[in-house]
Amino acid sequence: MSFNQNQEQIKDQLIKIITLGPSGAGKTSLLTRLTQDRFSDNYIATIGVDFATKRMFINNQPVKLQIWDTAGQERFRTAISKSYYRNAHGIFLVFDISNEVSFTEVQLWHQKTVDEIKNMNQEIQFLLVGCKCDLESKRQISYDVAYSFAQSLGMHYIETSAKMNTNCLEAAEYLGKMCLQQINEKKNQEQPVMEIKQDAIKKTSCC
Ligand SMILES: Nc1nc2c(ncn2[C@@H]2O[C@H](COP(=O)(O)OP(=O)(O)O)[C@@H](O)[C@H]2O)c(=O)[nH]1
Ligand SMILES: [Mg+2]
Repeated sequence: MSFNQNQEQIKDQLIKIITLGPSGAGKTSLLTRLTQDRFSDNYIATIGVDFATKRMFINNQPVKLQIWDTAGQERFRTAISKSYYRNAHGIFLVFDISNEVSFTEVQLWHQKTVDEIKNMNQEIQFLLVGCKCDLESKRQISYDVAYSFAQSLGMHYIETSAKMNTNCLEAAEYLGKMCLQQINEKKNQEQPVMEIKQDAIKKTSCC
């Protein structure tokens, strides 16, 4: 809960975000930086919980990002269950800029995800995240190549370093903003239908 200037309670808008992408790309590290502000050089098999939360304000609206992490099952792309995608508003589609294979794989992840959500009747916002941008000397994928790929599929692209704490918050804010916009648009579309129904009820019950 948050309070506005009139001390009125406003419920935080819940935004479900999932991380997807090849093993070792930096998903857990991004999440750990975002929600605990720390980084480990060691491989973290799992964050130990299904999700972690990050509260922030987007366009003055209080939101709670609920960011889900895989528990390592992404080693087998088919092992991600449908329930992981369910009710998700946004996806951090993550690869490692210092690993060409990781970039090839993230393209397959995108395809798999589009196929997976096609029949789920839900709109999900993607953000392509190029992780480990501190490893500039080991870079294998240029910014332009990743940016063009993202653009060709209607995604935004951002490069982050969980190690140096570069752009992690910006990535969360950007994706959060896109999700919030989508949620608010959906709410606005549903509003008129409700009003018409209310109107119809009044009319039928008065005579
Ligand atoms: N240099 C550098 N290493 C990173 C960064 N993010 C993650 N790593 C390392 O990459 C490895 C895999 O990271 P992890 O977050 O476990 O990847 P995941 O399998 O996608 O969850 C770990 O050894 C991390 O320490 C980063 O921003 N910079
Ligand atoms: Mg992980």
